[in-house]
Amino acid sequence: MQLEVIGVGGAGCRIAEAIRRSDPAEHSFVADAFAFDTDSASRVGLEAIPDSHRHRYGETSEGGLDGNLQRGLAVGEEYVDELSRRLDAGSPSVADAFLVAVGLGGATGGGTVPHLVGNLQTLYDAPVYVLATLPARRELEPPPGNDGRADADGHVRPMAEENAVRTLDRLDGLANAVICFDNESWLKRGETVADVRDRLNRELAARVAAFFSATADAGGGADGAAETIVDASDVGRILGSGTDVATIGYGTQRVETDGGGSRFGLGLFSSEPSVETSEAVSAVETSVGKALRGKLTLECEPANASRAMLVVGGPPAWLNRRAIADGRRTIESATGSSEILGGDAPRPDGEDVFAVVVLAGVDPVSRLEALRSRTRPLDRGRRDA
Ligand SMILES: Nc1nc2c(ncn2[C@@H]2O[C@H](COP(=O)(O)OP(=O)(O)OP(=O)(O)O)[C@@H](O)[C@H]2O)c(=O)[nH]1
Ligand SMILES: [Mg+2]
Repeated sequence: MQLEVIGVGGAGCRIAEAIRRSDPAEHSFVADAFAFDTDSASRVGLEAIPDSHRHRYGETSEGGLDGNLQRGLAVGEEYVDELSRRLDAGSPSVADAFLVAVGLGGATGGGTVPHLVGNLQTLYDAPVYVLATLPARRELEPPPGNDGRADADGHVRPMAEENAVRTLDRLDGLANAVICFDNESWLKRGETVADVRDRLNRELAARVAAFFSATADAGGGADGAAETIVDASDVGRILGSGTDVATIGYGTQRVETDGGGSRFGLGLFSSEPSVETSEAVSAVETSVGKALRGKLTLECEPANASRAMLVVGGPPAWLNRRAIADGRRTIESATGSSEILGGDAPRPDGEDVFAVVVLAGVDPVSRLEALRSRTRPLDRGRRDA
């Protein structure tokens, strides 16, 4: 499947850039990547997204909107048509889906994304998925011992949690699904989002790429093509259309690849290196286990998931069918759901076996419940701002 990836605001633009960089040449799923921000400073470091696909808007707001969501919403409303027109530099009308990246907590992304998602839903038939980060608690206050100031560009964002909840509320009923990445749980002690955002964005992009690149494969089972291919409609079924929350798990296992075989493929002898069945089974089991029980992009109770998708990929000789089927049963019993889709992603040049698990409809999520409980009730769901 082919995605139009659109980043809005500082975080959104950086995440769109990271996804574009992670897009594999051979199974490319990014048709276009765009970066929209009110702040010209966020262009710094954007290299994979061409100039034609970057746009600064909201002329009065040089330097961003500094967390003022009210203004963000007004600017978003005013400029949404302009932004939608900018997408014509790509190929939005043939996209299989839109992936709109945003850092929840700010004003630019949080204010524009609800308007943009609504607009895309009326302009195009393709589903609109939002990829959203949740703010870390430590962003709310200045770091201790710093005269009440935040470090270089690690803004203090006292409104981050409230903004995040309000933007999520506004997306309800507009976005097909919201794939979450929780900054809080991906930060280590003492780290700030500003310090380690490139690492966070790489981690997130790796998961997004592992999942969506499997949907860009050719099927058929022969010559390293996927045997069970996942496509845009499978993704649509799992992510749904009711603004359900989704989370991604990812696990990899380094394996011994026989360089003379599949990697160079010119030898007269086996084009498939021989792999012990037991080793292949164990590599698949291990990566599925890591994906399911390792750190998810948003921690949740797998048992709460309504639907799930498992993709297992790697060098073809390692993709043991029986182990992949077992992996699916593992996901089935962990989620208690029967709506599980699975696919495989042969990577003849790969050096790892990997598994990606997408859990969807995972509400209630304790982290989101906590965010909501800390938000002043009056502001919840208020749509007149
Ligand atoms: N994972 C990740 N999160 C980020 C990054 N940058 C910011 N964030 C998070 O996203 C939230 C919003 O920050 P920005 O995206 O900079 O905000 P904005 O949309 O530009 O809005 P304003 O700057 O307020 O106009 C922050 O509170 C952080 O939690 C990033 O590069 N990666
Ligand atoms: Mg900004």
